[in-house]
Amino acid sequence: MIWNEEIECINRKELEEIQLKHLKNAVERAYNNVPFYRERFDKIGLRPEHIKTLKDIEKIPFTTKDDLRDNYPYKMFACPLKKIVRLHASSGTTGKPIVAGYTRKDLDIWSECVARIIVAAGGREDDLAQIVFGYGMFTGGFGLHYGLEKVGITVIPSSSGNSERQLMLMQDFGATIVVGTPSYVMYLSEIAEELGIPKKNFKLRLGLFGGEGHTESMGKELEERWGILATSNYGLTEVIGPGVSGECIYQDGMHFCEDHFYPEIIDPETGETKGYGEEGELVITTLTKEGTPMLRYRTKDITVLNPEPCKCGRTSLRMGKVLGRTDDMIIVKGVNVFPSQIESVLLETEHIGPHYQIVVRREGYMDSLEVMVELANRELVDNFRALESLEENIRHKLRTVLQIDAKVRLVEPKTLERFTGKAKRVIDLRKQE
Ligand code: DLL
Repeated sequence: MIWNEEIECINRKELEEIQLKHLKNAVERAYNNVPFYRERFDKIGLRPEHIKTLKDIEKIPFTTKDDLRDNYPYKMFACPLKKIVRLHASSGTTGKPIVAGYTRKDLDIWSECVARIIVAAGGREDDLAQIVFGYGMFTGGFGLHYGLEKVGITVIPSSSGNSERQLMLMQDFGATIVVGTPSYVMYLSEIAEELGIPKKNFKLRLGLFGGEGHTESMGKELEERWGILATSNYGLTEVIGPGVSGECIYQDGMHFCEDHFYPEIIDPETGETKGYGEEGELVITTLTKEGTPMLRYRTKDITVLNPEPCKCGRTSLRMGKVLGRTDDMIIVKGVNVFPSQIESVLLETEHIGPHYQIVVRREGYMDSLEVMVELANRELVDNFRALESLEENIRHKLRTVLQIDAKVRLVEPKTLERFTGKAKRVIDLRKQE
């Protein structure tokens, strides 16, 4: 089944005409309403009317996460706040988040795009979907919620955490779809196992996973454990949230909602445009977004675009798995974590030095984050009570800033590795899978 056959199976030439029309509007709106874009354009003598073909998009300067941070909270908005009906946010490199504003039309388009992805993955009106993404400023919970409702699927908005209760609801309500990060859903299966709940108590048949990627082996494991089809869908707060692209039942790349989001692949070093099938950084331009339009937003996600038609009949470009990121952001349990956030907590805490190391592991199927930090001197080394309370204090502050739990380990002075070149603070042991 295809949610919006007219657009999802459109011939490429017709699609390009629609994209060009939308692009011209988007550029004009951004130029006229957001001083940031106007200044960028004026500086290089670019005017909206210079965008005559899709290829002309390459004349537009890139937008980066730093630009959004510099314009926090509302300066990237292209319409007055009274037109904005929802705000979402995601963590940035400093304490300040990245803000996204949605008009009523943006919300309609958002749920339309998410609906396409749900149906492509095999979601149907008679399904019951349990959302185990966190609700709140994160776009995952609300984003999937409204898309599922649009399809007519019964939503169980249980949100994340309280895993035993999740499992109870999942059994009692007979959920057929689970929506969440792959690592959390894997963790849920471990808990179900520990509790001795037999597999037959669950009716799940489909997993809609996103917010982070999953390897093929992790996908297979999820499929076996739950008896589901494990699909991935992609998005980011800056662009809209989930709904940018998603896998169909053939699990062979994520179909891009190209009439709303225009993708490009660039060389992250030179900024030059790369061709289909070539690996590079994904850059997205929002074609219809009213609240916070993004022109050539650099996602920092490394991937490839595949133009081959898909077995499912959709004609959209398919995005490959995210192969990595160009910055130091790590995703732990679906939450974006920047080493700089951890550093800022450590640096403002007494009795510890500036040397630290972050270790990310996958324990079973759950991510874990450990922060090792050196004591500033030997003063506290033998004082167990003081060490315990210092660890607790750091743990608490990290939880407040990162919104996830980290293990904290204090180590003796001068025991962590020192660097002569760039410091490598993050050891991501998950990459060795
Ligand atoms: O994670 C939006 C989302 C929520 C997408 C739920 C899908 C489902 P942010 O918190 O802003 O937004 O994080 C965006 O997460 O740049 C990628 O690095 C990563 N990411 C998201 N989905 C995937 C995926 C949401 N399916 C950042 N595969 C992005 C790989 C993903 N990485």
